Amino acid sequence: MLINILTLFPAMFSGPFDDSIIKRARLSGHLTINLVNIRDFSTNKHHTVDDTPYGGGAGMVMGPEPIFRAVEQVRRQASSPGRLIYMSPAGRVLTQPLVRQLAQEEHLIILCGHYEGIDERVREVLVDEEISIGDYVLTGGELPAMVLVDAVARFVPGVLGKQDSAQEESFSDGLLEYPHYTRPRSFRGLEVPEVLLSGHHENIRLWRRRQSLLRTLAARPELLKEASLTAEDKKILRRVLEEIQQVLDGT
Ligand code: 4HQ
Repeated sequence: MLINILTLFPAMFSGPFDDSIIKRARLSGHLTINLVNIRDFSTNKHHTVDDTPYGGGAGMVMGPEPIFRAVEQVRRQASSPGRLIYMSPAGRVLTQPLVRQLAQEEHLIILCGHYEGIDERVREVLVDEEISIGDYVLTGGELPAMVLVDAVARFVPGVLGKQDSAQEESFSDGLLEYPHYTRPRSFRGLEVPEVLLSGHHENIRLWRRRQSLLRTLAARPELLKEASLTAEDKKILRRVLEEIQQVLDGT
């Protein structure tokens, strides 16, 4: 997958994209991330990229020319035009289904705005989709772009080992993860649940599923309503309900 990131602050991406799984994905060629400095496409004497807003008001607006030129160059250099995403609190909120959908694209162009944002003509002509990472205001689209790339990369074939393929986990089936433990078995008096030491794979699977269901019910009940529950899940939940009923009955 090819991801071109258009930004005024390419150095911001150094840490997150140069370590761990994203680093490995880049080195192996599963993921190509190009950081494109919008300032390099300014044609004026001092290479400025922002200007005061027409109509007055606070702050600065990123002008259209360097952004258009940067997008045109990126598109000339790629074999496909790419889907252009603008990071903005006005966009569709990023969710796992949207992440999955974006991972199907062969080429993404992510535009990061700074200051008050971009000239409206960029949005009109170039932007295919606006995406928000949540309902709060940041100083720029760079951190949101990093979040989007990290989430999307997990669905690019080859990026994760098949051990932890993105398909079979928590948010993918709409439930929260079950609790994880590793050695030691006893840590400062805190014990690993017995079932996990039993070697009884079916009991372990059922315990984990129950934990996922209970955690989701307790922490994010709205997710449980949307989750696609299996007949087994409903059986587990009915058992939980019986256990609660017994507590209430004092039995
Ligand atoms: N901004 N999700 C303002 C965001 C944001 C978000 C990005 C702040 C764009 C100009 N982007 N700039 N939340 O707060 O994506």
